[in-house]
Amino acid sequence: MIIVHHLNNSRSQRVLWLLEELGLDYEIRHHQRDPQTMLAPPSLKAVHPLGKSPVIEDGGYVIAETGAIVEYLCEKAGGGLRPAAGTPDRLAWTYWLHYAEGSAMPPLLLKLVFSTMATRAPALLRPLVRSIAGQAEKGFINPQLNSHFDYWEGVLTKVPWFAGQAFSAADIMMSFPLEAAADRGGAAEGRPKVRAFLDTIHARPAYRAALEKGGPYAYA
Ligand SMILES: N[C@@H](CCC(=O)N[C@@H](CS)C(=O)NCC(=O)O)C(=O)O
Repeated sequence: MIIVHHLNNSRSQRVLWLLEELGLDYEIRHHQRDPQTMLAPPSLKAVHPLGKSPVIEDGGYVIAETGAIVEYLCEKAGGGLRPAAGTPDRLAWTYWLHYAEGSAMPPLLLKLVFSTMATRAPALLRPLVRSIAGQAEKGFINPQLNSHFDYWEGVLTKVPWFAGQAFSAADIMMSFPLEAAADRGGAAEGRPKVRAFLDTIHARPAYRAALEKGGPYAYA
């Protein structure tokens, strides 16, 4: 049985959704964030040295990194939600699997850190920290993010799904950046294709089933 180490309100929601779409049996081990720091609890470090989620256990393997987990599960399901090898769609699929965590998430993480920096600073320093963080957001982070958001809108104007004409695991992988971007950076405002993508995935029965099993998730 596949075991998913699921952190509440996190990227691992994608793995639950993928498993529901693929129809694979799984069991969830729930881990709760520290309400103050929002960091993962030590229980996750007992599973993998980095203590991040998602991590899955299956057949004696411990697998971390969402992209690696997605590849493993699609293979296990006999190539489900994965375009055929040697096709342009398969190349696009591989690209988006890597892009989601490698290129889209870093500026979104910067946005989260810089936009909350002042609230975590000592009261006296808050105006200064707010001003420095605001400059970083305005001068660097927001332009980077807008370039990614426009890129997604352009892609979804040409094809309905990230890897082409069919829904695939690449869309599941891209769901978290798009959800976080809509929440933190207004990505869906004035970008009808990004909005429609989010509305469409949120209506999928497997997405709803995964939400029920995973517990509270801020981005749906
Ligand atoms: N690139 C990794 C990122 C893993 C990651 O940062 N997970 C977050 C969940 S959204 C986490 O565990 N955060 C809690 C912590 O860092 O303590 C992946 O896609 O699996």
